[in-house]
Amino acid sequence: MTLKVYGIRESTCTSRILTVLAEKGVTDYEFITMGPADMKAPEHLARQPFGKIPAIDDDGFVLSESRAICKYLAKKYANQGTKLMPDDDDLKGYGRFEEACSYEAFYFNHPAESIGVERLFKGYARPPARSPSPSPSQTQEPTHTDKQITKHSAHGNGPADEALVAQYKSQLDDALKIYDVILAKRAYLAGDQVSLADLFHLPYGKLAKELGFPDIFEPFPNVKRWFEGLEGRESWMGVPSIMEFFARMRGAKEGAAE
Ligand SMILES: N[C@@H](CCC(=O)N[C@@H](CS)C(=O)NCC(=O)O)C(=O)O
Repeated sequence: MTLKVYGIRESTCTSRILTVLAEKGVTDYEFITMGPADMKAPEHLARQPFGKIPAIDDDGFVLSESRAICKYLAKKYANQGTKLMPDDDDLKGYGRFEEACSYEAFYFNHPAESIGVERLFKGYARPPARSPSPSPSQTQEPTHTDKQITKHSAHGNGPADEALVAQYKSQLDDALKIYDVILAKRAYLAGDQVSLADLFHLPYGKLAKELGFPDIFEPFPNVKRWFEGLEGRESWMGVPSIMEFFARMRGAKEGAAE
């Protein structure tokens, strides 16, 4: 059975997976575009319990979390395309790789993603996941699941808090200062070859640039060289920008209001 990818092509987390599939030269997959209500539907909650995208179904094996999916795909297609993870018997390489993945997850992602939340996601209110007029079998009160899912969503929480944006930008600068030292010693975060750990930075690094910080990497020459190299990869250049998605959504909303 074909690999199924559930997501939105332009979405930051889905774009991680599309980049990896392109690096691996995998084209034989089915892409299922998810709408807001699809993400909260029971069949998707069985794939992604937090009601988010992306998720995959690989011949009945269901997996969520973009970074976990990328690691799964890098291993599944280990023998083709770009090598994106160390070999199983390369213990030190594996340690270095996981270290670099942790840099992204624990020092880079939070401030970078939070700039996206403040300046982009918060301003976009999703339509409700359930019908506003519930059927007799539904109660007026949102279900426990609805409440939990809403709590985990960044959407529709109002305009950007610029004081928070400044705080996240400063946190990101602090992380990039250290990245610059690491990247003075090696071409990529986990060594002299590109790996998933590097590619994971693309969606939110690019978004921070697009959301008012085009020169974010300028003060850090090694980071600048590294990120420009990543942005220039064919795999990434084939992924549509999330800004296009939000422009389309805004256009649709304005059209509907006319
Ligand atoms: N840690 C998750 C994050 C997933 C996530 O936040 N997905 C966003 C799109 S990038 C989403 O589904 N947002 C919809 C919502 O929160 O309602 C991953 O990497 O897959």
